[in-house]
Amino acid sequence: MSYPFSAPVDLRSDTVTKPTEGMRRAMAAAEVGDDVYDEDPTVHRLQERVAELLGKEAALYVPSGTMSNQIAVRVHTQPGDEILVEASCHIYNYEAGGPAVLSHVMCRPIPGRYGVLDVDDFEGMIRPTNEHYAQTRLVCLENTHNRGGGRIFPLANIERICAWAHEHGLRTHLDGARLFNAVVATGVAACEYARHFDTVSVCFSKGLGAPVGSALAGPRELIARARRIRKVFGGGMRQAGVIAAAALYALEHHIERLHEDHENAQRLARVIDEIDGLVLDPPDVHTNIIWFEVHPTVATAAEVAERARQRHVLLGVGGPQTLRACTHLDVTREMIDYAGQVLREVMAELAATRAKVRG
Ligand code: TLP
Repeated sequence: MSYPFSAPVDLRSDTVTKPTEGMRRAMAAAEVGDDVYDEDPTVHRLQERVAELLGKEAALYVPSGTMSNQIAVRVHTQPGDEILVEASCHIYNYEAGGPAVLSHVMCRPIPGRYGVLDVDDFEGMIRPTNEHYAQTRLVCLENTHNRGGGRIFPLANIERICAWAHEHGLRTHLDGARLFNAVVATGVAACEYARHFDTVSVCFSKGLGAPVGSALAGPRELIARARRIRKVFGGGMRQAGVIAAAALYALEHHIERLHEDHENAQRLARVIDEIDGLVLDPPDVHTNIIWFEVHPTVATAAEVAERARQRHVLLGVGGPQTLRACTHLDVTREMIDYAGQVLREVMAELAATRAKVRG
């Protein structure tokens, strides 16, 4: 098959998108100032817009989703506290031990069902007030859930968990790196999800297609403290309006289109589901992330990814048998069909090779 596109079909993550022409124009035209002096008008506009979308008093622009989450953990806790997290969540697994390093807190992981928890899962999780124990302080949830396969955290579960947490004097934080994927898929407004949490983090550099940046939203007083912590973490930025302009552009132009990514993910998942030796896990795809397993009698995930790469299709390898494909702004429906065809061919080749080896 001759390769028909000008760039690889990069399905490793939705973080790989390049700014569009319109976004680059918005960046070039951005009015800027020194944001450490709190003088960048574009950053101000972005922060106000995010606060408005999430129904919070204030928001803070930060360099990454990791920093946004870690600032939240720090703002809500004291050293020696414990935070309750879902076992496969980003904060616990993919932020380089941030809670331990930056906030000196312990994480108590609670296994969910593809990342989703309900209030019963928290039973017995608050430690008694006694000098032997860490103080339970914070509950963190993730929506959509990355390792859970882009799963949408049901609003009813969020309501129950956050009401329970607040009744027991705990704070709540939402890692909403892909909150807008949940919003577009369900029709539930961002502020409807956000209102149950004390703080909410959203990312502009995932499905929304901006080159960089995230925001943490919450009550004014907490966000003022978050601003100080951002400085400690080295995240104070100067003429950040150049990148904030991309985020503002993304909020205006790239939310509604997320449904195209979801349709493309469904389309690819249907193909994967039909290929011998590949199994979707989770079996149903809610948004733009597909996790799937390679049957160990056929190949390893790394072998499949390498053969796909040779045909210009890039996949994420998440474990010995585990692959991830994310759809995004830079992947068209034609590219998805091409990727599906490549996966069919690669798996047929690998199965034939194995059969030959076994004789
Ligand atoms: N996730 C990345 C990798 O770090 C795994 C990806 O490719 O999906 N929360 C969630 C739910 C995320 O998926 C990510 C990024 C982050 C936070 C962190 O965002 P950044 O990369 O901006 O620090």
